[in-house]
Amino acid sequence: MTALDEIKIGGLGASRKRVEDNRFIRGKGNYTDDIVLPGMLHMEILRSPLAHARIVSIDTSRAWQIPGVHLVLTGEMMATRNLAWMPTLSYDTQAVLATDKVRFQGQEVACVIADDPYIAKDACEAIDVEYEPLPPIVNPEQALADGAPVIRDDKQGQDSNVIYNWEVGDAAGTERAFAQADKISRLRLHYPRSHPSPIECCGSIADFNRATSKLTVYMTTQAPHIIRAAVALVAELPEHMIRIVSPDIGGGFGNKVPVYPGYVCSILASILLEVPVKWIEDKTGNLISTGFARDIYLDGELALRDDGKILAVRMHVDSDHGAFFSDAQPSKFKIGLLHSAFACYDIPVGHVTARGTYTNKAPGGVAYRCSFRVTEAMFFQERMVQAAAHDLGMDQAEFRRINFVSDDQFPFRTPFGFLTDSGQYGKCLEVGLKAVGYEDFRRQQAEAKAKGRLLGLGISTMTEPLGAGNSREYDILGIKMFDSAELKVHMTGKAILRTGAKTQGQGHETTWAQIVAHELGLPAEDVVVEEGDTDTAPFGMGTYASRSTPVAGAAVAMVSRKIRAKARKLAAHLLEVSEEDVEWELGRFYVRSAPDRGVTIQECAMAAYSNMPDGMEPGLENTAYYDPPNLTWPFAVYIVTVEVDPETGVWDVLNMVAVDDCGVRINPMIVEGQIMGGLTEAYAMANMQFITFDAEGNCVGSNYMDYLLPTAWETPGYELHSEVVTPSPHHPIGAKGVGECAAVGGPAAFVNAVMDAIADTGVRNIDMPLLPDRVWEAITKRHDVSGAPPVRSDD
Ligand code: MCN
Ligand code: CUM
Repeated sequence: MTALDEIKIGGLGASRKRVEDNRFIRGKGNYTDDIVLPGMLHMEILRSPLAHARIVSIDTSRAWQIPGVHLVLTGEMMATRNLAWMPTLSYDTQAVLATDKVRFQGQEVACVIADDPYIAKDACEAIDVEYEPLPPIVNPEQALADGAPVIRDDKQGQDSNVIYNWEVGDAAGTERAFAQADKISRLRLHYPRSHPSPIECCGSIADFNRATSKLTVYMTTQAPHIIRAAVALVAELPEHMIRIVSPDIGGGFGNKVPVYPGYVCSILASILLEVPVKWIEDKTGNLISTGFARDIYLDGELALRDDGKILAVRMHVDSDHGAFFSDAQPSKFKIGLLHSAFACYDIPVGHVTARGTYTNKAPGGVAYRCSFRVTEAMFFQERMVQAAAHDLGMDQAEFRRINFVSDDQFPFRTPFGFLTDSGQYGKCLEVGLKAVGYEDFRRQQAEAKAKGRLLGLGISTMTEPLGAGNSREYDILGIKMFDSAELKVHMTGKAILRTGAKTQGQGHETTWAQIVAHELGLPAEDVVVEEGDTDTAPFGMGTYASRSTPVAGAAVAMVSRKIRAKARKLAAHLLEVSEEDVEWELGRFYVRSAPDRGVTIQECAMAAYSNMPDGMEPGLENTAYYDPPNLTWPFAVYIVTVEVDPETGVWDVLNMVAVDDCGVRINPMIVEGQIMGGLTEAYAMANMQFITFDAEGNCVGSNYMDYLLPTAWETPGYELHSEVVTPSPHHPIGAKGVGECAAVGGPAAFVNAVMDAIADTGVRNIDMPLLPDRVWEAITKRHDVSGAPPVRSDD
């Protein structure tokens, strides 16, 4: 006997087909909306039509009279149970149902529980709300203006619209470095509001059983254990009597991290009515009221030496958080991990200041493929780098090359305090440049220019801090960030693995089994993976910030090793030798001096239940909690070439090359899927997608006619490269996270390419999205086009 072929058993590196697709492509997925419970009622939410208004009165009497209506909830009723407000994940409060004022268009005002969703919806329309309109505030500039109305007058001591002022870095040192600079490059940017817009909207079914006192909630959450804790604390229910189940999720992308009023109302309704209550959000409700991302303004400066060396970086950001500060992020960092900007460049000193403001918009800056605002960080970084190289008259690639942290500098301490773990930045860039044919393209570009055609090439790089914890520095609402895995190997060698993460399409059911296969030699198909049920899964912080592979995935490796350690003892017993004489090869223990004498891992599993040595605890099960020593730091280079039509401002992608180094790839096919999906979202943000607000605070982008999702028709092709692999030195299998990388690093590549194409106009910036009319305006008027696209109320 020899070791198993790892690829054949679906181990590390196998492009195993996704096991979950077996049910998805047959239409047999089990999403929240598929769940039907006996006696279940339906809930609909009445939302505010106005962005800012005092509530004068709410009259629900007509709604109560509609046949089939069981309950009408208002803020006043919630308040009697201390549930009109709830805590957010950033130590703010958020209205569950409005009592005093409405603070954004689409805010939850009341809800109706009825026999079916249509009755409930009709009854919502029969609720008479009298509003007294207040002046709406739709951006930080208005929020900070003298005499601006205080949006959060519900909060004691809140006398302005500023949420926080936060800073990191060395202000004085940065000042000194700027004083010594040969050149200072400045850029002002806006990263517009965007929405994750998963195909499945948010929803929940709360089922409170008075007889057992048990509350079960099926819901669309990326972090079931956090929800369980939140429900225990907010609704004051005993935690062991709460069961949160995340069934199949039709895409999360960050949208399903926060706690939403609909969840809370369905829970209270079920407790009051003692029947299951289902709330399924409609698309407009999802698009106007749930966790928006970004909406942040940058004032950025780089201090430069004439030879191209970056001496210092200074950034000020103004973040528009909407009416409630609902970001889900490590509590130490008010602006998430935005200060991971410039981590891949060797810059001696830097300073970041951040100010958060309230506006009359739904919570913004929340989450969308971002690892806590890294998407903004990398966009700002790579736009600033392009502008700086341009200001110095230096080649884009060369400027990056000379400023990169080099391979022998790791672990590298960034000026903002992070410790990056490993990387080969220069090599990734060279692979990308070669693949895109850099020198050749520059020649073609010059030739095209002579004929009046505008070709452009954009480079973007990204490095992302993925895998929060460690628990010393990272917590959410005081709960330390770590994760978990539990592995139960049955007597026939088949196994069930559960983790504290929750897949929403990333393929954990496939890839976690591959880690077990790698560690134990059990074929991946013999390991079933289950996540999302707090009654059975070990405690974990859930899936976001691409933390699953770095943390839960590491826990899978560690629990497998615990199982292997016990199996080794069983093997020694079966082979009648001492443990020290037993060697391991994939799938099998053998006697060192007699390699032919061995037992398989499956034989050890059987022995754990039928033939264990004296004194050994029976069974082959274990749990591991993994508190990572550091974040993992993947790196990527994205290069795009475009042609811009000067007559129309339309731009087409000619080529896109992606070089991703996410360490060891568990499943190369799944990793490529993650990258392609992320690049497509990046393209959408750069090219077509924006959610903006008119002067009255009306949300423009409440449907898929206004908020565009790229289809196969628009989406460009991508050339993916996987030849650079820098294993994470501290992760048990050397893997780094990858789920967000392409969405994080992609947008700047597209924008940089268009800016490169029109560089001769002297225009320094067009803010996303680069809609044709904006590009055309920049070309013809030769000025920057900044801010969210203008919207008239009658548009
Ligand atoms: N993987 C791998 N090898 C690596 C790294 C990852 O094979 N070196 C695999 C993993 O095993 C996993 C997938 O790639 O199956 C993504 O892993 P990871 O990078 O750890 O990210 P998470 O599983 O934590 O997923 C979260 C991330 C986030 S935060 C957003 S937002 C996003 C994303 O994933 N949302 C998604 N990708 C998504 N993809 C789908 N289909 N749906 C979403 O909602
Ligand atoms: Cu920031 S979106 Mo993802 O982390 O769920």
